[in-house]
Amino acid sequence: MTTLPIEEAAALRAKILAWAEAYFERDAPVVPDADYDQAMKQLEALEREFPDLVTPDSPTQRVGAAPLSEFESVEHRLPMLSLDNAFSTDDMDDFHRRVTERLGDGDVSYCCEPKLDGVAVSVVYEHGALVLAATRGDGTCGENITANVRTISNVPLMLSGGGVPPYLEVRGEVVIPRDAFERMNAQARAANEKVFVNPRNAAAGSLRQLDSRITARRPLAFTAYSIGAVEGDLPAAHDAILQRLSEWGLPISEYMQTVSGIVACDDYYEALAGQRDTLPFDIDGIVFKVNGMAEQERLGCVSRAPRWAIARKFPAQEVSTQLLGVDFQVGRTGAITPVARLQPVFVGGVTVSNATLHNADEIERLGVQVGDTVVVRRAGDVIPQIVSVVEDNTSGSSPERAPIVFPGQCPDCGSYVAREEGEAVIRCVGGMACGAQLKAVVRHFASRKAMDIEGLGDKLIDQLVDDGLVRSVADVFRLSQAQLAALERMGDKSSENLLASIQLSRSTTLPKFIYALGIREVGEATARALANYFLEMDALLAASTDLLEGVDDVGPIVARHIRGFASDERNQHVIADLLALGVNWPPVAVDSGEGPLAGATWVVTGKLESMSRGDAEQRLRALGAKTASSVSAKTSTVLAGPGAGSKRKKAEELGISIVDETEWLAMLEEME
Ligand code: 9MJ
Repeated sequence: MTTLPIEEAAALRAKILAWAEAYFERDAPVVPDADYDQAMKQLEALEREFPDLVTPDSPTQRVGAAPLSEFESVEHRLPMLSLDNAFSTDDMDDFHRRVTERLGDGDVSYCCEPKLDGVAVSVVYEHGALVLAATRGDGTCGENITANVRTISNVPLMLSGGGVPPYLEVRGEVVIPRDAFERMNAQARAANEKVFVNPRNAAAGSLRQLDSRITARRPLAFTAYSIGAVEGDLPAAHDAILQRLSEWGLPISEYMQTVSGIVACDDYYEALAGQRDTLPFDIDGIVFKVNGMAEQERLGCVSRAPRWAIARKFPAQEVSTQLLGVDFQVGRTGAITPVARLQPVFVGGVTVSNATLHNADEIERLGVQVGDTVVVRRAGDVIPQIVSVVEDNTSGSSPERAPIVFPGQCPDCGSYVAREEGEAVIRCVGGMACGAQLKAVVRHFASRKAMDIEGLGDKLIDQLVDDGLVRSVADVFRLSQAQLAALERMGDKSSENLLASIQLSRSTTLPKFIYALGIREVGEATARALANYFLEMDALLAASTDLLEGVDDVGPIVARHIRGFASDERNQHVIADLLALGVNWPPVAVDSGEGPLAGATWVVTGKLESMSRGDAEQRLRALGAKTASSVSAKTSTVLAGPGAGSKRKKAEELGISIVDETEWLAMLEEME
């Protein structure tokens, strides 16, 4: 049977859209780029031959057009306004007073939205089809970036559903989510390419490409937050309008909330400020908008800013300070990391006096020297970084300017340092003979997600290694109370407590044990996958790289690291020692789909008091449940600790049952 061109085009389109979704939305490509390109070429050829087959939402309509020589200028039908800023509750009170005085009514409903730190964009739809996209520019005229915006995977090319106005201008922000940004920069760094200073610059740079094929490769995401010129009917409130946009397929913020009065606005601000570091994207404040459109109309604008909205700004995430010096730290794997010592500054809500400089290439790329004024960025839970050198200081005029020289020997043990081919990182070759590496290994081994030895902190580890009491992680289980009590700042009581927690940690789980070994690139998730696959430590140690690559999460590089670790006799000794010293774990529960929770899918979110999220997930799986990281219609139950944010909200919206930690512990008691 032959396939009709229309069927072939539909099948190609569906395949490409699914791949594109995996690539752009989930950052988890399911096929190599070449396969994607090949399918795209086929579809393009088919559409060239049969132009009638082109649909407005065909993926071929998203990829870049030929490069432009410059952007055309576009006049906005209605000016794109900027927002007045507030920095305190007093400023918010003043804003509320101005609003209520003008409206003559004290009861004001406000829509609260995170203020996304990206690029403002206007997108025009005519009869549901995307016809124009423009930057804000000076508010009156912007640049025509239609070809670029068409490549953004969550911007609909065609609106769906009924009642779409014949002319609809949607305004919103284009951002790059944090995790995608980190990945993008890590790749660029590894390839010795230009890295971006922050997600906002990366988003702006991506939208400013004259060649939209470049934009198409950037992980941009759009969020609609208001409308511009409209011909046709829309609801009478801002929140209802956004809801309508969402029904037509436009992405809106899941954090948007409408509240009554200014005190509730302050509460919203505090709540979101608390979540700022863990949000998936950068925000620089909260926007509060009078919700009623008639009220917005009555309030009008002053110069370029509406009277009906205000942006309450957060403390800055980027500030400048002076680079006082550079220390070189030796990590668990011997990697030598340059760490900047800074004149302490308040950034992203904390005082920062150190920042990473990553590696020698990064120092060269930044052109940074000691004495320079640098921009420090601290956003999310990412460690503070130096992102640029303040222009004025790079002239060499600063008298204290001194180049940063990478050490030729390990700063801790004096061993040689080596740079592996294709790697940016320089490593000390000293292994466990290097005190700094040994300390880092023991710190990792004792950490909460590993052997979880409470009370074995950094200072103590330093002493134990410096005094020669700990020469391998196994020595931790050989420590006596007399040895511990003789250490500085250790009384009888604290040494007894430490010994008790060391004893307690002997009973662990196989995933934790594997993770604790500190094999390069083997994080918690990989350790869990390895434990579930091999079930026994011996089977893991004996596995070939081929077999290892069969495990979820494990690619050729990780397999090589595991193999390298397992074939090193010193590591085999340490593992044998640990087992002989009583480290033990229960058999790994095979994921048989049996147990009291078989068939259920759980999501664990927020912070739990009694155990880590990872442990809770492990217990759930042992009871037969599946665990997932995001809430969907397939989720049966959400276990939510304090601080659970968007996942809890989503579960509420979907009517999924939510249990707190106390309820969950009671359930465990019954089931286990
Ligand atoms: C941002 N940046 O997230 C507005 N914005 O509304 C939100 N910006 C805005 N609203 C009117 N959420 C002008 C700007």
